[in-house]
Amino acid sequence: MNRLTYNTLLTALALSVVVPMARAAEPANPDPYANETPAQRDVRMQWWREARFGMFIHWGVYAVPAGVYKDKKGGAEWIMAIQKIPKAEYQGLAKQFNPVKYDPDAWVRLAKEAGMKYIVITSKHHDGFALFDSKASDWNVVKASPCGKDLLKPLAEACRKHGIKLGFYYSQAQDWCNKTGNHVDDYLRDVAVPQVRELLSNYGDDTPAIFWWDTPYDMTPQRVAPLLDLLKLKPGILHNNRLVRPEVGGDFSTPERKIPATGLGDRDWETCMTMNSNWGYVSYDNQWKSGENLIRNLIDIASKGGNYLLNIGPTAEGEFPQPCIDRLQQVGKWMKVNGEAIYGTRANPFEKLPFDGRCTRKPFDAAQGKPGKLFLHVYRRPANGKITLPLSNTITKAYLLATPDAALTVADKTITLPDSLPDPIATVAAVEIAGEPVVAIETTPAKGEE
Ligand code: H79
Repeated sequence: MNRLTYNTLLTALALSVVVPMARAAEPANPDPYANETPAQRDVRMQWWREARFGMFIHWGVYAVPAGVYKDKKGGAEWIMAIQKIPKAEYQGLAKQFNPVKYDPDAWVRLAKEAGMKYIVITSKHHDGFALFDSKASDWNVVKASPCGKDLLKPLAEACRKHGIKLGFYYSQAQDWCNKTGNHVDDYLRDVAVPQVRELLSNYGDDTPAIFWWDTPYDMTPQRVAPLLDLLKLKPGILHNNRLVRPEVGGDFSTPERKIPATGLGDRDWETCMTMNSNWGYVSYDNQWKSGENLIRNLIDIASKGGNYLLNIGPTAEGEFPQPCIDRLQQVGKWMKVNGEAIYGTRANPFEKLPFDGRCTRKPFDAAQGKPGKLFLHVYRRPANGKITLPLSNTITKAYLLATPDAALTVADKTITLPDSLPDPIATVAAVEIAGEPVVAIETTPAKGEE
């Protein structure tokens, strides 16, 4: 027996005897990605980092009261808790949850038209009402509402058809109807774990692409272990940081209603935000953010290296409010021209920008022979129309994404913009750079808060 074979044998012995014994003593790590290498992680995160823009959908029985209970205003998806609606009464509202106008194909087309690449929908919010067929609780759309069918299945099909990824939001701990008293462990065993298994098993190989946990109240490492372990049913799935505290686990952080001032360094993140003031549909909430605000939020977030998950609260009948549709279309019009400056981009490399706006970039792509690019999202034209970049690279070419065939004048590091900019919200100048990746001048690694 030569030495190599002998060593191989020893290794095999060690693996067959020592490792299983060690495993038996200590249960396998439930985290499906505990042993993932950074390179494997990059592959898994790639579509999500490329996407940059997604749609959040908050839909459930709370769309019936739509923010009003006994003539009193207050609460959207939280209305049951905020207005202390008795459980039986709240559950009775499901009789009016009849989304006869639900057209998942139209929803997905609107998301796609806006330039969004993925959708995350509330499969079950804190009220415990499941938008899907569930054997674990009758408090679901099939059993408790006149709708009588699983609402996630046709959405999954529409997403598949249009090439949009679908993720499921699931409130794993607060469940105002299924959980009685403080019986967290009973609830997790009897409802949450079986439902998460259903959600991970019944919607096709590609769905869900994301599991979006929410509110890690009462969650301990021991309690979340079976939930984490279930994620192994969907190899490659992404999940957020809200399963258990401290919220540093999962694949990405989730600043809610805010944009971290300087991004979150190397940590992937996604800002979720409402389009008006509430997540769930509220009949009287007219605080719609302007199209300009939404477009600039998307730019701002991309320039800091994050994703934008922008929310819609459909009505109980299953329609998007018209102001949402108008804004999605407006964002889509901008994205059609300027999407290249958002998708797959990296954070702004400059410490200070010499103009009013934001910057994203694409690195030099040696494999494809594509130059490094900076995208200058110009909010306001400088008085003299000139932007001088503090760069060490040579600028080889510059043009507006709106008019790619018209080269801008470049003199050394100075670009001259046209006399008037085509888009008052943000006109994007693409700046191509010679050679190696864009050299960041005096960048400070962003460490931002969460
Ligand atoms: O689904 C959306 C929110 O319902 C959920 N996360 C996003 C995506 C969320 N759950 N809890 N929280 C956010 C934070 C808690 C907020 C509260 Fe309140 C402050 C609960 C009670 C006081 C906001 C204000 C909700 C009710 C009143």
